[in-house]
Amino acid sequence: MAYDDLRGFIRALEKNKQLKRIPFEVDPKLEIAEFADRSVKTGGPALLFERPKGSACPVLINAFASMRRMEIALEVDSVDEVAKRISEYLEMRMPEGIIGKLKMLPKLAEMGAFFPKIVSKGDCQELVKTDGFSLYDYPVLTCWPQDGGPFITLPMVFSRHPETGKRNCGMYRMQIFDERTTGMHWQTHKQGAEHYRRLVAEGKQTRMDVAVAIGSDPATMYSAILPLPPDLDEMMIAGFLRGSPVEMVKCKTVDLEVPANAEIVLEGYVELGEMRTEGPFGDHTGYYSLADQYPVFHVTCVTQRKEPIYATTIVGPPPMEDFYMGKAIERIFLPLMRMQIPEVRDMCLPAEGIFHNLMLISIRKSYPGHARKVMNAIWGLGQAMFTKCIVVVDEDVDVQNLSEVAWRALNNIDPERDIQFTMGPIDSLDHASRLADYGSKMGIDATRKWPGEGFTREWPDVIRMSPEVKQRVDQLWKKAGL
Ligand SMILES: Cc1cc2nc3c(=O)[nH]c(=O)nc-3n(C[C@H](O)[C@H](O)[C@H](O)COP(=O)(O)O)c2cc1C
Ligand SMILES: [Mn+2]
Repeated sequence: MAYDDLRGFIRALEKNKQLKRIPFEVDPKLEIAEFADRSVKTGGPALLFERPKGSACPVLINAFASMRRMEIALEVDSVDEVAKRISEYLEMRMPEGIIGKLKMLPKLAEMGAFFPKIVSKGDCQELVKTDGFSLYDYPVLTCWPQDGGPFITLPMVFSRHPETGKRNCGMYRMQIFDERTTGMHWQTHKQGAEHYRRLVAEGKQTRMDVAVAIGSDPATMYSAILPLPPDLDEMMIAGFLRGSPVEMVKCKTVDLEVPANAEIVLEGYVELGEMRTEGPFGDHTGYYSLADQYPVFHVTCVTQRKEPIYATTIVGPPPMEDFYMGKAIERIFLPLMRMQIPEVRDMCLPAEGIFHNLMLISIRKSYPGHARKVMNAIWGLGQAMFTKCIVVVDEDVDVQNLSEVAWRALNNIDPERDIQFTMGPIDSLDHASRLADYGSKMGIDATRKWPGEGFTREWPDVIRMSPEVKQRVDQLWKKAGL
């Protein structure tokens, strides 16, 4: 059964002993962040601060901050189940004969159930405030000492493509500038930024409608971070993940819809051409991302539940909550990646690599140069284009075992020969690239080298004891009392 809303998720976390309520006053300025950091680093629970200083609104943090909590969020025993469900759809072929076609009907009907549904009323509009509201009424966290201010860190930002009319929902942090203004940190490669650019290019209007929903059922919130193709509606994917359509309600003052079950909704506009200094912000790289120019969001209406819960997260030196969200993406997107690059066996995005700095990937190598073909495919694949360093190994290497990858890869390379550099788009958060958003990437071909690749020396086997000896020593081992 899909969660109705954030509260349903909180109940499930509590039932599974994955949430701790904090009944006393804690300051949203730095203190809550320190609690959250310590909890995630020590395998602690999600936290619900019932009395954040200066606000009547409880704060939920770390709700996704472990694999177990990701499973509870997606209502599975393992996130691989989601990957399996996706594979089933991808493998769906036109069945032979009438019986086969009939058998496919339930699957198709299920698919119809993923599309979002417009409803006329939503809990997110219990209160509608077009006047007399302030963003300072909410317990928005200041996360790290050098942050430019408080930041809304878990928002679902909705906008519409001016040409296609298609909706997008992305998670882009928002720095609070004053009672009714925030930054809009959609990075240049993201869909919000593209909608903005298209509107500017059209030159027909001076403002872009934006609606921001905060706090929803977990699948819907999670859909906002998924690296989906540009025109794929996150709300449809959320419907797939939760197995039930997302109910959307029309905003009160802008031509957009938001999840009806949201806790808080900010409606307003981004003035085209208006830029303001945003940041610095202690970011998921573990460094502060530097202050930079970003668009400004003007809030003209707030709708909310009578007693909303404020959902948030902090990012910083890994592993943080976003690592677990990213780990689930790695698992869920593997079948989609394999659809385009079928030779891929497995991939791993280690915490230290912050999603885009390091991808370890194993392939079934079939022809000379195959590892390089895979690197280039990854650099051309959606948000995987940001991958700064790709290490390609043969299929017998377990990429989930970092020590094994380091051992095998370092043995297998002749650096000058096997490291490939290329240029391309770089994640906006990268502080080392020579230019913002543009720089170099590196691929390491750590596969066994073939004669067809000019390698004519003999290639040794990995050392492994013979199974018979192992079996015999298993017994002798006991006998020796070891
Ligand atoms: C906690 C968190 C915060 C994020 N903050 C930002 C952000 O400020 N700006 C940004 O462009 N992407 C941010 N992202 C990544 C985007 O949400 C992600 O790239 C998403 O796929 C973008 O969706 P889009 O392709 O529809 O634009 C964040 C992700 C997480 C998990
Ligand atoms: Mn999108």
